[in-house]
Amino acid sequence: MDDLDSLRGRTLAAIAGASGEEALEQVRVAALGKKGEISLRMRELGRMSPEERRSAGPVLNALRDEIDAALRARRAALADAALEARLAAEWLDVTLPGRPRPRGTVHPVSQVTEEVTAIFADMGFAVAEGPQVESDWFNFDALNIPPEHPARQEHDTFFMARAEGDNRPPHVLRTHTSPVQIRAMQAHGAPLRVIAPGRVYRMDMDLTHTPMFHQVEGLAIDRDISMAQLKWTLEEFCRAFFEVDRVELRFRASHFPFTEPSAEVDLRCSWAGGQLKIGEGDDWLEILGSGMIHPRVLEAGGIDPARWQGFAFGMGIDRIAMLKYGIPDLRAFFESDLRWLRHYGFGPLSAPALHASLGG
Ligand code: 2NM
Repeated sequence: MDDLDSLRGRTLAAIAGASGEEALEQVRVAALGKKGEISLRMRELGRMSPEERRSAGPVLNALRDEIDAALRARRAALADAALEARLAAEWLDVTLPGRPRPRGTVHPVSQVTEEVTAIFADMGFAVAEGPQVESDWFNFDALNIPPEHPARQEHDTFFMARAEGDNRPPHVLRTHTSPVQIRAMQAHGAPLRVIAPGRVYRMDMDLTHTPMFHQVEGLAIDRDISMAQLKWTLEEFCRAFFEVDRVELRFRASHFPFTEPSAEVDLRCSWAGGQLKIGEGDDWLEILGSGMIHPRVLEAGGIDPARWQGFAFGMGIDRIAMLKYGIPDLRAFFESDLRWLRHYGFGPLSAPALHASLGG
């Protein structure tokens, strides 16, 4: 029985030394598996004489039970140790305060730009963009703004610095997005329907003006475009944007160098109870400038004014954002105050307003 003692010693040592459940399973198979050392010896019992079997049988049974018990005990110990390790590694203090998600918001200017874009896109207008630093030709000359026009004076427009000895007219920060419209005319010709949203710059800073603000301009050029189509287009826009069934627009004669005739557009509203209601009441909100594109402007865009005509309009995005969302202070738009951004900002999934159903 010496070799049984040695088998017992080896197996128990292997069980004690097994570092994981897999190693332990290998020990079990080597001892108690079908071809394991103990199983083989049990099979040999059949070939023994009854006397031999009577003495060897109980010894072998006892050894098998002892090893089986040792395997179970070791398996339980390994499982306990694994659980302890996991509990230590996955430590979590449930009494800590919850971590807030980072909460970015969509700026009202971005939100309103997307709303305006969606509404005009639904009416067949493409979106055009262009440089914010423009040549004076695109910003002024092409728009029929003469050299002596006040907009060209030093105190209204941001001029870029010129290199020493460079006598060409300086570039400017665009004062409107109209140069984008000129570029669109040159690039695509007529017929054309385009809006141009974006940043513009004027040297102006008080309660209602910031030196950088946002504008959207639009134009439609075709063979027989008229002021009537301009009015319908702007009415549909206002209905969709302000999400009301009825709007009333008032056109007041005005003057812009780039349109003839020109009109400023007011929207009927009520301020009863300090709350803005569009489409009712006896007040008027000035929200747009517009007119029929001046023949010289079409020409600058490479479009023959004898064959084509068009309307154009422009409005301040920041201003209509303030009106629609009840934001009181324009200057706060560009101060990057987190509390303001969280209060007036939009969730990333808030859809642009198109639901006021155009033509519906
Ligand atoms: C306005 C008012 C009236 C305008 C003109 C053009 C262009 F490029 F077609 F000539 N784009 N936008 C326009 C006309 C803009 O803003 C108050």
